[in-house]
Amino acid sequence: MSWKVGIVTVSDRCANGDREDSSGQLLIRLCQNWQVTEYKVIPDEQQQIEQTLIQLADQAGCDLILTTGGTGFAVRDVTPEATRAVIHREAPGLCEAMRAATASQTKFAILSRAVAGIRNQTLIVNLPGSPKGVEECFAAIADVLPHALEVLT
Ligand code: MTE
Ligand code: CU1
Repeated sequence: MSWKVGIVTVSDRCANGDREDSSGQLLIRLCQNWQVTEYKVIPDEQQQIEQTLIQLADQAGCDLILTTGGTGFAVRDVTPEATRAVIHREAPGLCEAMRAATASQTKFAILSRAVAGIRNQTLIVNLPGSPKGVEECFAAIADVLPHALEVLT
């Protein structure tokens, strides 16, 4: 099944052009076996994150939305709050697995406040902002994503 995937990079610096979005580009490559139909780069603004997630889920019909960035402890890190505001059901196991599976690779894994959950038939998963975090965390859940999406649709 070719799932429709939306990638959302949440980063002030990427959004205003100060930094290249290597994490978003990496996610696009990691999802190349599916169909990446949406790709957005937006600042760390809760309302804008919520609106983007809703648009990708409800209008664009993404089966899966992966976000990168904004999951840490900085005051402007609000991706988890925005995600929690738009999901209907939480799916904590995915982020528990990301933190557990990658804690041996970096002690900082537990500093990601990432959440995952379901809005209607769309699965939304937060990943950390660094390319290394994206790579490690994606690897921790990649195997179960097809079955998760299958059950959801
Ligand atoms: N998780 C993994 N697997 N690998 C990483 O390199 N970086 C951590 C953490 N999770 C990291 C990780 C760091 S240093 C921070 S500050 C938090 O994710 C939050 O990152 P973010 O604010 O860019 O989302
Ligand atoms: Cu950090």
